[in-house]
Amino acid sequence: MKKRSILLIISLCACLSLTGCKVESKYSNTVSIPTTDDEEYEKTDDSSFSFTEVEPKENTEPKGEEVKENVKKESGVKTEFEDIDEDGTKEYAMTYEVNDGDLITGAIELYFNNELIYEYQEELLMDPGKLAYEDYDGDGEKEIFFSFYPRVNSMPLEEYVVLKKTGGAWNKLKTPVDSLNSNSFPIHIKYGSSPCELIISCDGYEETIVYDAEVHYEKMAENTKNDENKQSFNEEFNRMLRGEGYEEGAEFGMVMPWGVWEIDAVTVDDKPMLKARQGIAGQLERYDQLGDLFIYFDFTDNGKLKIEKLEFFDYENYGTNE
Ligand SMILES: [Ca+2]
Ligand SMILES: [Ca+2]
Repeated sequence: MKKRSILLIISLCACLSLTGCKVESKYSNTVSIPTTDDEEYEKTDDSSFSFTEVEPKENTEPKGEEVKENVKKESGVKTEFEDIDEDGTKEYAMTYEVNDGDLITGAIELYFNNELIYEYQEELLMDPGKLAYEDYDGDGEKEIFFSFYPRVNSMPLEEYVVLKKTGGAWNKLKTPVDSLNSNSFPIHIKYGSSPCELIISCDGYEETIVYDAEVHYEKMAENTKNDENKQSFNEEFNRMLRGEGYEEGAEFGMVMPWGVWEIDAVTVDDKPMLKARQGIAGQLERYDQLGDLFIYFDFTDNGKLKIEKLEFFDYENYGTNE
């Protein structure tokens, strides 16, 4: 309950801080394209962070990932959404337990006007999330945003797809993934012009966020100094404060595991966008969480992802440090 309240506050802050800004004119950057040749993005072509154009396909089948054939789908649960295109037919999702004789995994299907347009299987059982129908690439035709929740124990996690109708079929627009194939943006945290100054950035978006983490590390050092089980952490926090290992421009810290934790369909200055949340941490990962990075994005009219804005809310005061 408390966590939900905090998240709500974060969301409200994020909305308020956008009030009145003209996103269209101010943020016109188009994402550059890390290719599969880049070592950092070495992975199969299909999952790479390439933002390549979606090619129209005639009469293609709905495409999911790792959809196994000849497996037994059990315990189907139907979840109805609103009638997003107002044609009189409600949209719905089906979730299943998949029994391949060995183990039980999960499957999810999305039906748009009774037509199966997306299916996905993975190791975890899943629950349906959000559904939105907006023009995310500005071509006058609406795309479908669909999210779902794999059932993990302790971590917030939401998966998503954006489906675009091309050549008579609904195809998935490419969105960035990390080396583990999780939905994740290519975020960097680097040392700025002083030891505790951190520069947060995302490939494909020019503007960066400057976060002064000194208060954070003073607090962390103070909180751990008398705990004998946390002396190694305490040393790391003091090391930061002393500036040991500091090198302007060098990579620092990490993006928290599980990639995108949460994603919402939002409107900024009447423009539909998606807003993804990812966690940012120092060198000690979950023992040194710094805050939430919000990535606002949409697509250009040829299906390439475009980041519109970054926002950072640190866990010390949920305020921006820009
Ligand atoms: Ca409908
Ligand atoms: Ca569109």
